[in-house]
Amino acid sequence: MPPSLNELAARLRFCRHLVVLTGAGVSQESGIPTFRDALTGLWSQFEAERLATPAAFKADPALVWGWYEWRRAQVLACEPNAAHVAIAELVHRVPRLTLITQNVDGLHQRAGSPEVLELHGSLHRPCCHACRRPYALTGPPPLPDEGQRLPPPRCVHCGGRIRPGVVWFGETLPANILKQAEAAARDGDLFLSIGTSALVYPAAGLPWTAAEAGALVVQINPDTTPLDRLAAVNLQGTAAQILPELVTRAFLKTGESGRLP
Ligand code: BV8
Ligand code: ZN
Repeated sequence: MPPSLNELAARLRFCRHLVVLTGAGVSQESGIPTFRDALTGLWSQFEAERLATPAAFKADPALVWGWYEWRRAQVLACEPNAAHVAIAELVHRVPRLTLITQNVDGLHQRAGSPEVLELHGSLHRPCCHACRRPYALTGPPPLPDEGQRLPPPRCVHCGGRIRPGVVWFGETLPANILKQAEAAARDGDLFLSIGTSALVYPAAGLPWTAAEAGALVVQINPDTTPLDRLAAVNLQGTAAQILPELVTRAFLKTGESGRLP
């Protein structure tokens, strides 16, 4: 019999090291399409896995840069939702929290999470494709609603094309970030996987690492994923519905001081 939400809340309240892994589903209730849904309009004819690649950028830089700038414009027009806020709250409630995200939208930071391991980079940190120097964005992109092809700017240092500051398919993840995420997965005693299809590696391997190290793995997702058979608890629902309830049951309804500030 899997633990009930109350039992889970008790595990959360008394955990030693909480590890949270988020995917695009945690931003869905902010109005940001999930990774698989982020291909509408001009880009609807493409597979995300094919557009988020160095080869796609080489073949048609304006198409790829336009897609990312359209996504960045969307993100800047959205706000963190109750799930991001509940996760930001947790850092004050547990002895140790490691937040790992596959998302590139920066909403965890905007919700107040002080430390975020961004495995796949960020929409907000473009750089030069040639020399990797950072490129200073000057505000929201000039895009009509549906988005369009947009030639990427050029690097002032070497003339190379500016590219999104994300990790594309076929590119390696930032070694230090991945190392910290894997170390946390090995050390945590409670692992929450929230809003991810658990299909993209090496991120998708983290819950398995955690389970092998003895952590209780909990999944929050309205849909089924390959994690269903691994997770000790599968909470079928949305992040913004379940997380605030879980945090409230763990820390706010008890009446005792718990770890409340
Ligand atoms: C690498 C940034 C070395 C860009 C992204 C091992 C085995 C098999 C394949 C590989 C492997 N190792 C490497 C690979 C190849 C590849 C890979 O994994 N391919 C997959 C397709 C099989 N991995 C790589 O290339 C990685 N690099 O390992 O380098 C190497 C290289 C080549 C070969 C070997 C080794 C780099 C991967 C990073 C790619 N970049 N993002 C951008 O954003 O444009 S990936 C991108 O898709 C996301 O960042 C995320 O990681 C991934 C999946 O997206 P999700 O976040 O899960 O979102 P998705 O839409 O899929 O699902 C949303 C979920 O939310 C759903 O389940 C839905 O039900 C749920 N949901 C919806 N609403 C809600 C909700 N949940 C809660 N609440 C809601 N309201
Ligand atoms: Zn350059």
